Amino acid sequence: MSRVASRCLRPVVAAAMMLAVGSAGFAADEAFDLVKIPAGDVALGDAEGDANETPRVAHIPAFQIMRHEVTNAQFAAFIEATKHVTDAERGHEAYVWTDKWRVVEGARWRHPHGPGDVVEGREDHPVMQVSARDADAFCAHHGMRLPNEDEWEYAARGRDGRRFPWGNDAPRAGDNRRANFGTIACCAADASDGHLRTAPVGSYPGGASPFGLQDMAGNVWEWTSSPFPGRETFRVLRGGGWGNNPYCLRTAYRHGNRPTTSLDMVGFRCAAD
Ligand SMILES: [Ca+2]
Repeated sequence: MSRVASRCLRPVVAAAMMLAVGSAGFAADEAFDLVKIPAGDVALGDAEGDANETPRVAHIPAFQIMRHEVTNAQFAAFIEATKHVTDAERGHEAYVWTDKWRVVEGARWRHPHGPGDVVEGREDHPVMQVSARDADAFCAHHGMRLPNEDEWEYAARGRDGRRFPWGNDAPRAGDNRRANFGTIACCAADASDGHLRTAPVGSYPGGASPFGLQDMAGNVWEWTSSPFPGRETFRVLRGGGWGNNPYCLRTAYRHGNRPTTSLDMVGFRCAAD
């Protein structure tokens, strides 16, 4: 897993869509709920976070980003249209979280928690076991791209420097209104928020970002297009997942993984200019 400093994913080394998929002249915003984010000078980082979260102000041009994480149904339609083979299906590392991260043979997007697990019945949950390269391919197929990490953080927190999408207060144990996350202590799945692992996207409207984006804290981590600072071959992930504690759900927190690595706590959403 990532040897990148992290308290969050550290154990890792070191039907809506179908209507327009693949059709010519497809316009992304006809099928995806894209939210327009205006240009702004934005407070990023967190003085109380990790050393790599030094507060700064960045000018971010206007862009668009999906309101929700990409779902299993959306990813299934992409696979159907393109016959894309994911990195996990090609044999790159696919990790499953139990009491620690384990490489599991047969874990892949249709079987995210291992070969005995199936996504049928979870069509509206976020897709997992997708690498950054798989995410890039999905977004490109739809005329979009992954957000860079500054865009992602701005979309998550707005301009006022809040620590979480809804404000500065960390989510509480048993909080079923703001985010799908883990235990307050590190790194265990927790069902007191209503879902042991993933939840249908948009299940926590009380946790919406200032722009109305859902699940920017928790549910699944989200790939960005940005290289990890100081470790350029790694890609930044943001937002924390179903097994993380509130520290890792902060909008400024970043993790890094190899772009070929897949986990059952990592998904993505796409952006566009
Ligand atoms: Ca998320």
